[in-house]
Amino acid sequence: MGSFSSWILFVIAAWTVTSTGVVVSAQKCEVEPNLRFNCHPEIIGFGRENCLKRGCCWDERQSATGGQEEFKSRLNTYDGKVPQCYYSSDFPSYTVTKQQEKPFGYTLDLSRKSQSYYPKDVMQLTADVFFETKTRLHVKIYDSEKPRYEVPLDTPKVSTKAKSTDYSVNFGETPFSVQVKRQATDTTLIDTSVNPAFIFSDQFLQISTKLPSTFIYGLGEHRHSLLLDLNWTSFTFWNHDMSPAPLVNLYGSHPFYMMLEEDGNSHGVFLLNSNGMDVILQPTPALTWRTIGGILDFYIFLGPSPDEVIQQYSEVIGLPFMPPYWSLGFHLCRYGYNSANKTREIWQSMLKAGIPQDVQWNDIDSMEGHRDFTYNQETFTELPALVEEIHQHNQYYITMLDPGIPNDQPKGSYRPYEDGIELGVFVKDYQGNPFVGRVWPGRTVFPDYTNPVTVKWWQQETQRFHDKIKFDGLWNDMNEPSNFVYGAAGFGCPIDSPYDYPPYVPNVFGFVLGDRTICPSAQHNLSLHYDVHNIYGLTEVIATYNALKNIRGKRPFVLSRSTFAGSGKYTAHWTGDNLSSWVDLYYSIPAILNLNMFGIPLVGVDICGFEGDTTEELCQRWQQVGAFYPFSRNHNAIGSKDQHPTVFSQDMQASTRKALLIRYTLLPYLYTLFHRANAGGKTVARPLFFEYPSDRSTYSIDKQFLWGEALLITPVLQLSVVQVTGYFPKDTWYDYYTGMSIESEGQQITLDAPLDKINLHIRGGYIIPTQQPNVTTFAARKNPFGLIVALSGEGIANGSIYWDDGDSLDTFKNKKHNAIKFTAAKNSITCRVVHDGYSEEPMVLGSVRVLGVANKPETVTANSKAVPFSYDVVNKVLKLDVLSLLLTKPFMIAWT
Ligand SMILES: *[C@@H]1O[C@H](CO)[C@@H](O)[C@H](O)[C@H]1NC(C)=O
Ligand SMILES: *[C@@H]1O[C@H](CO)[C@@H](O)[C@H](O)[C@H]1NC(C)=O
Ligand SMILES: *[C@@H]1O[C@H](CO)[C@@H](O)[C@H](O)[C@H]1NC(C)=O
Ligand SMILES: *[C@@H]1O[C@H](CO)[C@@H](O)[C@H](O)[C@H]1NC(C)=O
Ligand SMILES: *[C@@H]1O[C@H](CO)[C@@H](O)[C@H](O)[C@H]1NC(C)=O
Ligand SMILES: CC(=O)N[C@H]1CO[C@H](CO)[C@@H](O)[C@@H]1O
Repeated sequence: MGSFSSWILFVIAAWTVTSTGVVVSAQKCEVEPNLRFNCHPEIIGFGRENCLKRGCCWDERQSATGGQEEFKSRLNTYDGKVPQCYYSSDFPSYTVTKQQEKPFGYTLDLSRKSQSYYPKDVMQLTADVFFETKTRLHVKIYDSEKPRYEVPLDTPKVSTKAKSTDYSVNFGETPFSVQVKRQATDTTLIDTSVNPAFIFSDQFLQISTKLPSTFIYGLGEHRHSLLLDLNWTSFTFWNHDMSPAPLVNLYGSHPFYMMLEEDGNSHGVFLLNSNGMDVILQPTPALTWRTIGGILDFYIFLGPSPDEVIQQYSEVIGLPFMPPYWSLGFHLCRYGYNSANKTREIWQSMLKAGIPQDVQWNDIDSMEGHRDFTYNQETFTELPALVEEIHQHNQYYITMLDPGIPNDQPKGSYRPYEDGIELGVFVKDYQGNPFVGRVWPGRTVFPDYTNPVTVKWWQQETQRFHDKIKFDGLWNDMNEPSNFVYGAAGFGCPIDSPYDYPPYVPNVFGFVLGDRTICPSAQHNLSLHYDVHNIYGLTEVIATYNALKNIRGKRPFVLSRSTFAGSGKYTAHWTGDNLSSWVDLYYSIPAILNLNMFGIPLVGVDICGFEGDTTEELCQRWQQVGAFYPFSRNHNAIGSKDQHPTVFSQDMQASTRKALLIRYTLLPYLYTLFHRANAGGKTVARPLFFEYPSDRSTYSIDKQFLWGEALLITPVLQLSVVQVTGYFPKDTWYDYYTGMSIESEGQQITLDAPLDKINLHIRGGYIIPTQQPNVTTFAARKNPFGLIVALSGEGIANGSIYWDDGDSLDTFKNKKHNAIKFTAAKNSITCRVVHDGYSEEPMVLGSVRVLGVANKPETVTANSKAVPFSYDVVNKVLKLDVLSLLLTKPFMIAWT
């Protein structure tokens, strides 16, 4: 521990001298291309003279054009290529002037002597280093003198250091740098000495780190393959209403990455900062954090398994909410039913077709003039009755609340605005007047959910609306917040404001921060919009979640488009307005896997695509994949061809019914996974590398995914194919449909995939709880349970079920649940009741399938009494179909 300066020399020695065309030809500019860090990311003013003025190195040989060719017209910065203007190896920075031991770890005083080239350097910094837990390190760097904006996330407060840690920390003193190592393997996880230019000015904060490998994930929300590209890629964080496209800032911000180290260990890094930000990856491999406000508040999670990294991350940002059971059913929605009658007609057609559905939705076409808290008095007069009818079928209804509140309604006609103005709940412009933009209803103001008064007002309006329409959940769309114009309607954003036009503008779509949103100079109760923009959606869903909880007294369900780190505690997410296309179907998989890493396990993509017209085949395949999205909803845009399942041929309907009935069969397993997410931060949908981190073949797989540890989904993502090739890590796998086993050595396997089939495999060693399905979760929950026992090569397996009434608040905390464990070994299955706190519906075990039973048994007993069974000789499956055991009583099933 403590200072350690010799490794700085090591870094310099590692540089090879290659460059000859460098203008400042001193030693300090001889930096190998991959080790160059961009000293002039701005396009404005880019050139040799300004580069040298910054005290940086200029490489004459490199062209000023280039970068990620296809997006060049959009790029705001010169980050997409080897920098032509880069830092010298002795670029001035901070030095450590004092180091003190503290009960929580260390505190360092840092100071710089000369100014950087950005305005208002913070000359004196404090770095607190908290050894928070064995696997969590927290490094907080802030202005020693003046408080700055900090994200109001409710993170753990730790005042004493952990007894032992999996990491060690070293500091370089002159210049200041940090190095974090994994003790067990001596792997350097963080090394900020790779870029001397650590800058902390008022509106430009930058720090880089060398990465221990090239296997990096996360940094969302972006459209990207699961494994990120280190070839001078920049990821921008500034929530934006934007159809998913590669490398642009989308609806949410999650400044978090996870890495696999060369030996298969993994760690994660989270920068708790909600200001506009760029993160640049380069092939060194190295990563640069560059944010335009706040402080540098880092958390490092040591894992060492990927799922442990996410659990440790979730402990800091908040554990995911426990969804109501019904919300794991199938959801149907579209923008543009255009009437309650049409909504009813389609919902009824699903009932008639016997296709599982739990929730019917409406979009903004149900509103009066797109105004929140209203329903259309001509086209949706029957809505209250329709919602009642939906409830009579034990199904649920969800409608939308956007943030934009119209401010131009005739006096006395729109109470939400009038009450809101009186209470002062809206975001203010730089002059202190309500900020006016333009969204669906026309001219609108925007609630400031950082103001406690706003939260009360929102609850009240939501309650009044619920008095009219008995919705069961709410959808918060447009909450980036989206605005159809640049800044204030008719005005834009003030040109002389340092917040609307900061010295450095991240690589945002539209080139300015106010593009399609509120001006950064607008004022919230907590801080400037400049600081809180990325948490706008988060603050809205907290208000909506609590309103629903108070109104219904049951588990809230909120769906939000905009998210930030910690949103998963309150909301589900869908990935926005994508297209009905095969490529969008593919991108849905890395998207849901990423959101699971961001602590938002209840995530899905609009099944069959939002914009554009789907085809029957695309929609059929998409319904199959979508049956395995944790949040499963078919949603369509106004004007697009119908795409609800019942509009298609009987064959298509049959295959959708089949896929959804499998989902409903597996809901007890899915629900148990959600409980594990809620109680411990485990992921629900996860990439293969989470379970096989030492198998490099899994590192870039994003066309297959797992539910928990045990269910592998291998979908078709292409037109006109009836086979699919997937990777099967070394293990025993069982076909879901037949029970036939595959012993994989870690290989690609080609599977039949006729149009009506999605390939599913169960991993040997696991027991999956199931339930006989029906078309609603209400009906299915009354059916007998089943167990799929997938024996490992050694003939063992285990699993569990978590069960409660599916809708009450805090059932786990209040112990009103059942927790049951199953173990299989030595030709027997035993059930152990860990907790028995829910008895309203008896949990009857009706059937068991044991996969991988080598020989036909002679007798099978349940609690020592013989029971009928059958045995599939071809697939080696033992089937017990007429059991009636109670899962809440210990039992033993044995075969000989
Ligand atoms: C990185 O990008 C450059 C420029 O687009 C290209 O020439 C090079 O092949 C890329 N390298 C890799 C490893 O993809
Ligand atoms: C909806 O259907 C009902 C019953 O058929 C009918 O009375 C009503 O006029 C319809 N509403 C609209 C807006 O078409
Ligand atoms: C924030 O809201 C609280 C409660 O309404 C109020 O007392 C306080 O003055 C507000 N602060 C700012 C900066 O608007
Ligand atoms: C359950 O099974 C898995 C896979 O075989 C194994 O890794 C795990 O250790 C087992 N857990 C228990 C408690 O036996
Ligand atoms: C759902 O339950 C009803 C009533 O028991 C039954 O008639 C129907 O066949 C079931 N549907 C499915 C898909 O199992
Ligand atoms: C609405 C829309 O078309 N959104 C995007 C969906 O994804 C494709 C491919 O990435 C984009 O090109 C579209 O703009």
